[in-house]
Amino acid sequence: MTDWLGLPALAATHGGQIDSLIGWIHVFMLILFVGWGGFIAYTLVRFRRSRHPVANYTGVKSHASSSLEIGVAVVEGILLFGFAIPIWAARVDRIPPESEALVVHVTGEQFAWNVRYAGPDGVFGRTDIKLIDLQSNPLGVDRSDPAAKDDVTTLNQLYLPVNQPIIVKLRSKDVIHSFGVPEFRVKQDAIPGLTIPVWFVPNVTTAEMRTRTGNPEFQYEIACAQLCGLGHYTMRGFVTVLSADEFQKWAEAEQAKLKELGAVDDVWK
Ligand SMILES: [Cu+2]
Repeated sequence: MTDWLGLPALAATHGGQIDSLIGWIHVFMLILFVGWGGFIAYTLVRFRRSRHPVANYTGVKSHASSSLEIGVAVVEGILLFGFAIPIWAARVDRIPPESEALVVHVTGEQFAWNVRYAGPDGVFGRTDIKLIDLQSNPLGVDRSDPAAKDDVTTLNQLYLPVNQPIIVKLRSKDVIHSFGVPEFRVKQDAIPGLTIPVWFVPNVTTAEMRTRTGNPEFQYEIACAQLCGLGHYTMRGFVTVLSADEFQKWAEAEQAKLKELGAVDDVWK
């Protein structure tokens, strides 16, 4: 229905509402544009100097223009209170319970996205700023904490299962970044000192999207949507949406990798 807008392909359950709102705003703005444009053209001709050599200081007496403006304000009010605010409230207030969602921590830094999963225990382990090492441990995960041993971290790669609510907890290590995935119709600033949740339900796997778009190299991309420094343009992350089984396999493979590194011995005993 909103194909005419040329928006990126849609891959999240709430996206249709946002697209239709964008569509209605465009329709309304087109009406205003044509209306105001026509009005200006009309006044230029109607009140041209050759017909009105002397200015009329009384002006228009009818109230038609006031009624029109009230009409415009009413439609704007409907768009704002009827559509925009309810959609926004669903995004920020009605976050699903964490027990029913996959919670992922995403931490922005100049110029990368650090991703962390809680692992099979479902608990994010301790982190310590003193343990931060930009190469080996950019989030300062304390592997001596039992809850941290199975935490999986990745750089610029976010793996998600399809058709499951995802809660991304956004943070930043330095300046303001912004987590934007156009296909999920999601964009949220990551602000130093705050943990901001964003939630969505991705409903098209990367493989499906590759078939649908006819592009075998299609990737969902996390674009940093705030100018965050000189390397801002390099701040790209990738999202891979997998089927539930594939996601399970990926998670197990990550645990196997950790086990190899000797981090999760205790968890697996
Ligand atoms: Cu950034």
